[in-house]
Amino acid sequence: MVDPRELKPSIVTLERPEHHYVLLVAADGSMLGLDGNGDPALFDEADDRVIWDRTTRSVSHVVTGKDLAADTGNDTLTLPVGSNDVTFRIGRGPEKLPSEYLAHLEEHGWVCLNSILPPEIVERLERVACTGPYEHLEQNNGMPKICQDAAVGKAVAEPVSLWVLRAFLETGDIHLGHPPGFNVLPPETLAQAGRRWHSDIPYTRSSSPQPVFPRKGPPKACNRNTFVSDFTHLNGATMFAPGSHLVDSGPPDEWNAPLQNGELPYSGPQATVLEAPSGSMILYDARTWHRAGYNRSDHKRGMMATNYATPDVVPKRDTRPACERLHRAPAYQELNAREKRDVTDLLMKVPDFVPSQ
Ligand SMILES: O=C(O)CCC(=O)C(=O)O
Repeated sequence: MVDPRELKPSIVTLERPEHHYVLLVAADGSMLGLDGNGDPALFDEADDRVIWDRTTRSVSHVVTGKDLAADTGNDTLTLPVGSNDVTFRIGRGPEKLPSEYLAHLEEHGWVCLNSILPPEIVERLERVACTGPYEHLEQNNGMPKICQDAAVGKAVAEPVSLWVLRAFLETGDIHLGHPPGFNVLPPETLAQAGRRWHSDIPYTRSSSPQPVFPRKGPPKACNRNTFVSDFTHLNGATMFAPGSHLVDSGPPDEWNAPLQNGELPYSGPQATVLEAPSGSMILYDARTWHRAGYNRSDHKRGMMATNYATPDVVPKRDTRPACERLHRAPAYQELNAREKRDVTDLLMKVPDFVPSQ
């Protein structure tokens, strides 16, 4: 049984932001930004150059303050880029600048991109995860999740988090450590995946031939947990030991010892629970000690787990078969050209995978 007196972690609560910047997204997925001369140009990377604020009669470039007059009353607008007029969808942007997220991740080992995904994508992720309004349904485990709904690929390729991940890992050439999966935590059960305090690949043994990397040195992988449900202490939000990415060892055995007696692993003040709304993404150095919480609510908690790694890290599970199936699935056709490229690179550009015997 869960002893409520044991549940005294530190809690960090992020409310849903009242304001988001916007991204101006062309049909091929490229984004409008300003180049070094201050001229409008198209970019595939969502760094600070592509972040805009929407006013009633213009879009304002956040970093430079330059305004482009436009009718912003609809969901699309047309602006000149070079000698062409280009039509853009006004899409959900981040609450903060990408460089601010990167600075936080570099300083603390984690960062939360609060509510970065729009509600319509979250709703489709709930359908795949069978949470929220779909929690009476059972997940389809017969097909990779990324083939089941284009929302999974769109979330995997969310451009602001991808820019932060690439900058943090100091390479544009990152790939996924396993096909995207959903960690769904039903009420009053210990999590199937991640119930123990652990670090993730490549800092822990896995079924792949990848040797465990030494923890010292630049980061080799960064996890990205996408909250499909609102994450609260009550419903089993992931627990972290902030700063543990800098410690030269995995979590102490004592932190997991209670599990042997059917009790929860360590849940005291050195553990931090991050509460944030659905659609948020938390990025954390894969060395960080973490574990799933315990769901004491009446509803399933849903999260999409992804691990992004540098080119020298062999994935835990081969991601290429899922990508080959995605290319034949209707969901692929719903991705724009930039998303298709990013998802394909993330799943296919992996070091050779030799399954363990
Ligand atoms: O489901 C959870 O909260 C645990 C997450 C986890 O352990 C992981 O993503 O590696």
